[in-house]
Amino acid sequence: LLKGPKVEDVAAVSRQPGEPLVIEEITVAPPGAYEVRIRIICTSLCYSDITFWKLKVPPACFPRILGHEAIGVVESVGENVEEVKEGDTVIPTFMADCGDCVDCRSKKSNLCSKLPFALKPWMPRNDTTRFTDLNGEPLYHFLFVSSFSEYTVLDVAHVVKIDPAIPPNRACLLSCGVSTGQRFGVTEFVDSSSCGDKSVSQVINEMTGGGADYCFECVGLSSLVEEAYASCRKGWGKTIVLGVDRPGAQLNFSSFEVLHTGKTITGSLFGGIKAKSDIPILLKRYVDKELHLDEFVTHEVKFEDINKAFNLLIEGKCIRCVIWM
Ligand code: CXF
Ligand code: ZN
Repeated sequence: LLKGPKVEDVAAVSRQPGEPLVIEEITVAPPGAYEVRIRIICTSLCYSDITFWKLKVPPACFPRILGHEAIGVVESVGENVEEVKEGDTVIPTFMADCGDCVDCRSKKSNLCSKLPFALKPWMPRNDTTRFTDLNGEPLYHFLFVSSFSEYTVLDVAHVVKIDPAIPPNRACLLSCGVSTGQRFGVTEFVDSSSCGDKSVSQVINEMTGGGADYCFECVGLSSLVEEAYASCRKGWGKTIVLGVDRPGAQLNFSSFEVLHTGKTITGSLFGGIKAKSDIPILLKRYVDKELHLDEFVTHEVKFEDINKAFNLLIEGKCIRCVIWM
Protein backbone atom coordinates (compact mmCIF):
# COMPACT_ATOMS: atom_id res chain seq x y z
CA LEU A 1 0.00 0.00 0.00
CA LEU A 2 1.42 3.37 -1.03
CA LYS A 3 0.94 6.11 1.56
CA GLY A 4 0.90 9.84 0.83
CA PRO A 5 -0.58 12.12 -1.79
CA LYS A 6 -0.49 11.42 -5.51
CA VAL A 7 0.81 14.28 -7.60
CA GLU A 8 -0.85 15.73 -10.66
CA ASP A 9 1.76 15.73 -13.34
CA VAL A 10 2.46 16.52 -16.97
CA ALA A 11 4.28 13.84 -18.91
CA ALA A 12 5.25 13.13 -22.52
CA VAL A 13 3.64 9.75 -23.10
CA SER A 14 4.79 7.41 -25.83
CA ARG A 15 1.50 5.80 -26.88
CA GLN A 16 2.36 4.10 -30.18
CA PRO A 17 5.71 3.02 -31.63
CA GLY A 18 7.26 5.80 -33.68
CA GLU A 19 4.37 8.24 -33.10
CA PRO A 20 5.00 11.71 -31.61
CA LEU A 21 4.93 11.75 -27.81
CA VAL A 22 1.69 13.10 -26.33
CA ILE A 23 1.99 15.74 -23.60
CA GLU A 24 -0.76 14.87 -21.15
CA GLU A 25 -1.80 15.05 -17.53
CA ILE A 26 -1.16 11.94 -15.49
CA THR A 27 -0.96 11.06 -11.81
CA VAL A 28 2.14 9.85 -10.05
CA ALA A 29 1.74 7.66 -6.98
CA PRO A 30 3.65 8.44 -3.78
CA PRO A 31 6.97 6.66 -3.26
CA GLY A 32 6.76 3.25 -1.58
CA ALA A 33 9.37 1.71 0.68
CA TYR A 34 12.93 2.29 -0.62
CA GLU A 35 11.56 4.71 -3.22
CA VAL A 36 11.91 8.42 -3.91
CA ARG A 37 9.72 10.73 -5.93
CA ILE A 38 11.66 13.39 -7.78
CA ARG A 39 10.79 16.51 -9.73
CA ILE A 40 12.77 16.48 -12.96
CA ILE A 41 14.74 19.68 -13.64
CA CYS A 42 15.90 18.67 -17.08
CA THR A 43 16.36 15.52 -19.09
CA SER A 44 18.41 14.85 -22.20
CA LEU A 45 17.67 12.57 -25.07
CA CYS A 46 19.72 9.41 -25.57
CA TYR A 47 19.48 7.23 -28.66
CA SER A 48 18.19 4.35 -26.49
CA ASP A 49 15.00 6.40 -25.99
CA ILE A 50 14.58 6.47 -29.77
CA THR A 51 15.32 2.74 -30.07
CA PHE A 52 12.61 1.80 -27.58
CA TRP A 53 10.19 4.40 -28.94
CA LYS A 54 10.43 2.83 -32.41
CA LEU A 55 10.42 -0.79 -31.24
CA LYS A 56 7.46 -2.91 -32.32
CA VAL A 57 8.54 -6.32 -30.99
CA PRO A 58 9.23 -7.47 -27.40
CA PRO A 59 10.48 -5.98 -25.10
CA ALA A 60 8.44 -3.07 -26.58
CA CYS A 61 5.50 -1.91 -24.48
CA PHE A 62 3.12 1.02 -24.67
CA PRO A 63 1.84 3.39 -23.37
CA ARG A 64 5.11 4.27 -21.77
CA ILE A 65 7.05 7.15 -20.23
CA LEU A 66 10.51 7.08 -21.79
CA GLY A 67 13.60 9.08 -20.76
CA HIS A 68 16.53 7.94 -18.64
CA GLU A 69 19.16 10.71 -18.74
CA ALA A 70 18.17 13.41 -16.28
CA ILE A 71 18.60 15.37 -13.09
CA GLY A 72 15.98 16.20 -10.49
CA VAL A 73 15.16 17.28 -6.96
CA VAL A 74 13.75 14.92 -4.35
CA GLU A 75 10.12 15.83 -3.67
CA SER A 76 9.33 13.09 -1.14
CA VAL A 77 10.73 9.80 0.08
CA GLY A 78 9.11 6.53 1.12
CA GLU A 79 9.78 4.35 4.13
CA ASN A 80 13.32 3.10 4.77
CA VAL A 81 14.94 5.86 2.75
CA GLU A 82 17.73 7.57 4.64
CA GLU A 83 20.27 8.27 1.94
CA VAL A 84 18.41 11.24 0.44
CA LYS A 85 15.82 13.71 1.68
CA GLU A 86 13.38 16.25 0.25
CA GLY A 87 15.25 19.01 -1.59
CA ASP A 88 18.36 16.98 -2.46
CA THR A 89 19.58 17.18 -6.05
CA VAL A 90 19.93 13.74 -7.61
CA ILE A 91 20.91 12.05 -10.84
CA PRO A 92 18.82 9.00 -11.74
CA THR A 93 20.66 6.01 -13.19
CA PHE A 94 19.35 3.00 -15.12
CA MET A 95 21.84 0.78 -13.27
CA ALA A 96 21.23 0.20 -9.58
CA ASP A 97 23.87 0.57 -6.88
CA CYS A 98 22.34 -0.91 -3.72
CA GLY A 99 25.68 -0.67 -1.92
CA ASP A 100 24.94 -3.87 -0.08
CA CYS A 101 25.22 -6.93 -2.34
CA VAL A 102 28.45 -8.76 -3.19
CA ASP A 103 28.77 -6.92 -6.51
CA CYS A 104 28.09 -3.45 -5.14
CA ARG A 105 30.62 -4.07 -2.37
CA SER A 106 33.23 -5.20 -4.89
CA LYS A 107 35.31 -2.70 -6.86
CA LYS A 108 35.31 -5.16 -9.74
CA SER A 109 31.64 -4.98 -10.69
CA ASN A 110 28.85 -2.50 -11.35
CA LEU A 111 26.25 -5.23 -11.83
CA CYS A 112 24.09 -4.99 -8.70
CA SER A 113 22.71 -8.41 -7.80
CA LYS A 114 19.91 -7.16 -5.58
CA LEU A 115 18.35 -5.04 -8.34
CA PRO A 116 19.88 -6.45 -11.52
CA PHE A 117 19.78 -4.60 -14.82
CA ALA A 118 16.79 -5.74 -16.88
CA LEU A 119 14.61 -4.39 -19.65
CA LYS A 120 11.42 -4.64 -17.62
CA PRO A 121 8.89 -1.79 -17.67
CA TRP A 122 8.21 -1.56 -13.93
CA MET A 123 9.65 -0.41 -10.66
CA PRO A 124 12.60 -2.73 -10.00
CA ARG A 125 11.67 -4.13 -6.60
CA ASN A 126 8.04 -5.13 -7.04
CA ASP A 127 7.11 -5.00 -10.73
CA THR A 128 4.42 -2.33 -10.41
CA THR A 129 3.92 1.11 -11.97
CA ARG A 130 3.62 4.49 -10.26
CA PHE A 131 2.07 6.20 -13.31
CA THR A 132 -1.62 6.37 -14.28
CA ASP A 133 -3.27 8.36 -17.04
CA LEU A 134 -6.48 10.34 -16.56
CA ASN A 135 -8.58 7.33 -17.68
CA GLY A 136 -7.06 5.27 -14.90
CA GLU A 137 -4.89 3.27 -17.30
CA PRO A 138 -1.42 2.30 -16.08
CA LEU A 139 1.60 3.67 -17.94
CA TYR A 140 4.83 1.66 -18.23
CA HIS A 141 8.18 2.76 -16.81
CA PHE A 142 11.43 2.82 -18.80
CA LEU A 143 14.86 1.68 -17.57
CA PHE A 144 13.73 2.34 -13.96
CA VAL A 145 13.88 6.11 -14.62
CA SER A 146 11.08 7.49 -16.92
CA SER A 147 12.28 11.08 -16.94
CA PHE A 148 9.97 12.48 -19.64
CA SER A 149 7.66 13.47 -16.84
CA GLU A 150 7.52 16.36 -14.39
CA TYR A 151 7.60 13.84 -11.53
CA THR A 152 8.88 10.29 -11.48
CA VAL A 153 9.44 7.61 -8.86
CA LEU A 154 12.71 5.72 -8.56
CA ASP A 155 14.17 3.12 -6.30
CA VAL A 156 16.71 4.72 -3.95
CA ALA A 157 19.33 2.38 -5.43
CA HIS A 158 18.82 4.20 -8.76
CA VAL A 159 19.58 7.76 -7.59
CA VAL A 160 22.89 9.48 -6.88
CA LYS A 161 22.99 12.59 -4.68
CA ILE A 162 25.09 15.33 -6.25
CA ASP A 163 26.31 18.86 -5.59
CA PRO A 164 23.39 21.18 -6.52
CA ALA A 165 25.82 23.88 -7.68
CA ILE A 166 26.70 21.96 -10.85
CA PRO A 167 24.72 23.23 -13.85
CA PRO A 168 21.85 20.76 -14.35
CA ASN A 169 22.04 20.90 -18.15
CA ARG A 170 25.55 19.46 -17.89
CA ALA A 171 25.22 17.16 -14.88
CA CYS A 172 22.32 15.30 -16.52
CA LEU A 173 24.70 13.89 -19.15
CA LEU A 174 26.32 11.74 -16.47
CA SER A 175 23.02 9.91 -16.04
CA CYS A 176 23.75 7.79 -19.14
CA GLY A 177 25.65 8.92 -22.22
CA VAL A 178 28.85 10.43 -20.89
CA SER A 179 29.23 7.81 -18.15
CA THR A 180 28.86 5.07 -20.77
CA GLY A 181 30.98 6.61 -23.61
CA GLN A 182 34.33 8.20 -24.51
CA ARG A 183 35.61 11.70 -24.69
CA PHE A 184 35.69 13.32 -28.07
CA GLY A 185 38.56 12.20 -30.30
CA VAL A 186 37.46 10.56 -33.54
CA THR A 187 40.06 11.17 -36.26
CA GLU A 188 38.81 8.85 -39.02
CA PHE A 189 35.35 7.76 -40.06
CA VAL A 190 34.48 4.65 -42.04
CA ASP A 191 31.12 4.76 -43.75
CA SER A 192 29.96 1.17 -44.21
CA SER A 193 27.99 2.12 -47.31
CA SER A 194 31.15 3.21 -49.09
CA CYS A 195 33.32 0.16 -48.42
CA GLY A 196 32.51 -1.38 -51.80
CA ASP A 197 33.07 -5.16 -51.75
CA LYS A 198 34.93 -4.98 -48.45
CA SER A 199 33.52 -5.37 -44.99
CA VAL A 200 34.10 -2.61 -42.41
CA SER A 201 36.51 -4.90 -40.57
CA GLN A 202 38.57 -5.45 -43.73
CA VAL A 203 38.83 -1.68 -44.22
CA ILE A 204 39.80 -1.11 -40.57
CA ASN A 205 42.38 -3.91 -40.69
CA GLU A 206 43.96 -2.29 -43.73
CA MET A 207 43.86 1.22 -42.24
CA THR A 208 45.50 0.12 -39.01
CA GLY A 209 47.97 -2.43 -40.32
CA GLY A 210 46.30 -5.45 -38.75
CA GLY A 211 43.46 -4.20 -36.59
CA ALA A 212 42.67 -1.68 -33.85
CA ASP A 213 43.95 -1.99 -30.28
CA TYR A 214 40.45 -1.29 -28.93
CA CYS A 215 37.05 -1.51 -30.60
CA PHE A 216 33.96 -0.09 -28.91
CA GLU A 217 30.67 -1.36 -30.25
CA CYS A 218 27.91 1.06 -29.28
CA VAL A 219 24.78 -0.53 -30.73
CA GLY A 220 24.76 -4.07 -29.40
CA LEU A 221 23.64 -5.66 -32.65
CA SER A 222 25.24 -9.13 -32.96
CA SER A 223 26.41 -8.60 -36.54
CA LEU A 224 28.15 -5.36 -35.51
CA VAL A 225 29.70 -7.01 -32.45
CA GLU A 226 31.15 -9.66 -34.77
CA GLU A 227 32.51 -6.95 -37.09
CA ALA A 228 34.02 -5.07 -34.14
CA TYR A 229 35.74 -8.25 -32.94
CA ALA A 230 37.04 -8.88 -36.47
CA SER A 231 38.35 -5.26 -36.53
CA CYS A 232 40.63 -5.62 -33.53
CA ARG A 233 44.21 -6.75 -33.66
CA LYS A 234 45.33 -10.28 -32.96
CA GLY A 235 47.50 -10.66 -29.91
CA TRP A 236 46.06 -7.85 -27.82
CA GLY A 237 42.99 -6.31 -29.47
CA LYS A 238 40.10 -5.74 -27.12
CA THR A 239 36.44 -5.32 -28.08
CA ILE A 240 34.13 -3.60 -25.62
CA VAL A 241 30.40 -3.87 -26.28
CA LEU A 242 28.38 -0.96 -24.86
CA GLY A 243 25.06 -1.70 -26.55
CA VAL A 244 22.59 -4.45 -25.68
CA ASP A 245 21.00 -6.70 -28.31
CA ARG A 246 17.43 -7.94 -28.05
CA PRO A 247 16.73 -10.85 -25.69
CA GLY A 248 17.83 -14.19 -27.13
CA ALA A 249 20.27 -12.71 -29.70
CA GLN A 250 23.29 -14.98 -30.32
CA LEU A 251 26.88 -14.27 -31.33
CA ASN A 252 28.60 -16.47 -33.88
CA PHE A 253 32.38 -16.91 -33.48
CA SER A 254 34.58 -19.86 -34.29
CA SER A 255 36.28 -21.56 -31.38
CA PHE A 256 39.68 -20.75 -32.91
CA GLU A 257 38.87 -17.03 -33.17
CA VAL A 258 37.80 -16.79 -29.55
CA LEU A 259 40.46 -18.97 -27.97
CA HIS A 260 43.59 -18.71 -30.08
CA THR A 261 43.90 -15.20 -31.48
CA GLY A 262 44.77 -13.41 -28.25
CA LYS A 263 41.81 -11.06 -28.66
CA THR A 264 39.36 -10.37 -25.84
CA ILE A 265 35.75 -9.26 -25.83
CA THR A 266 33.59 -7.98 -22.99
CA GLY A 267 30.35 -6.13 -22.41
CA SER A 268 30.24 -2.88 -20.47
CA LEU A 269 26.96 -1.60 -19.09
CA PHE A 270 27.09 2.06 -18.06
CA GLY A 271 30.80 2.13 -18.93
CA GLY A 272 31.49 -0.18 -16.01
CA ILE A 273 31.17 2.71 -13.56
CA LYS A 274 29.68 2.34 -10.10
CA ALA A 275 26.95 4.98 -10.04
CA LYS A 276 27.12 6.24 -6.46
CA SER A 277 30.88 6.44 -6.12
CA ASP A 278 31.94 7.29 -9.68
CA ILE A 279 29.40 9.92 -10.80
CA PRO A 280 30.60 12.42 -8.16
CA ILE A 281 34.19 11.79 -9.34
CA LEU A 282 33.20 12.48 -12.97
CA LEU A 283 31.37 15.65 -11.91
CA LYS A 284 34.46 16.87 -10.06
CA ARG A 285 36.42 16.33 -13.27
CA TYR A 286 33.90 18.56 -15.03
CA VAL A 287 34.29 21.25 -12.36
CA ASP A 288 38.08 20.94 -12.69
CA LYS A 289 37.72 21.38 -16.48
CA GLU A 290 39.13 17.91 -17.22
CA LEU A 291 35.87 16.42 -18.47
CA HIS A 292 34.38 18.48 -21.27
CA LEU A 293 30.62 18.24 -20.99
CA ASP A 294 29.74 21.56 -22.60
CA GLU A 295 30.60 20.43 -26.12
CA PHE A 296 28.11 17.55 -25.97
CA VAL A 297 25.11 19.85 -25.58
CA THR A 298 24.30 21.08 -29.06
CA HIS A 299 20.62 21.95 -28.48
CA GLU A 300 18.24 22.85 -25.64
CA VAL A 301 14.43 22.86 -25.91
CA LYS A 302 11.40 23.34 -23.67
CA PHE A 303 9.53 20.24 -22.52
CA GLU A 304 6.58 21.03 -24.76
CA ASP A 305 8.97 20.79 -27.73
CA ILE A 306 10.24 17.31 -26.82
CA ASN A 307 9.25 15.94 -30.23
CA LYS A 308 11.65 18.46 -31.82
CA ALA A 309 14.44 16.88 -29.77
CA PHE A 310 13.46 13.46 -31.17
CA ASN A 311 13.60 14.82 -34.74
CA LEU A 312 16.99 16.46 -34.20
CA LEU A 313 18.54 13.24 -32.90
CA ILE A 314 16.93 11.04 -35.57
CA GLU A 315 18.17 13.40 -38.29
CA GLY A 316 21.68 13.28 -36.82
CA LYS A 317 21.63 17.04 -36.21
CA CYS A 318 22.51 16.96 -32.52
CA ILE A 319 24.75 15.18 -30.05
CA ARG A 320 22.80 15.88 -26.90
CA CYS A 321 19.61 17.91 -26.71
CA VAL A 322 18.69 19.03 -23.19
CA ILE A 323 14.95 19.21 -22.52
CA TRP A 324 13.98 21.67 -19.77
CA MET A 325 10.91 20.94 -17.66
C1 CXF B 1 21.34 1.31 -22.82
C2 CXF B 1 22.07 0.07 -23.13
C3 CXF B 1 21.11 -0.84 -23.81
C4 CXF B 1 19.92 -1.10 -22.96
C5 CXF B 1 19.25 0.13 -22.58
C6 CXF B 1 20.19 1.08 -21.94
N1 CXF B 1 22.20 2.23 -22.29
C7 CXF B 1 21.97 3.53 -22.44
O1 CXF B 1 21.26 4.09 -23.18
ZN1 ZN C 1 21.03 6.11 -22.65
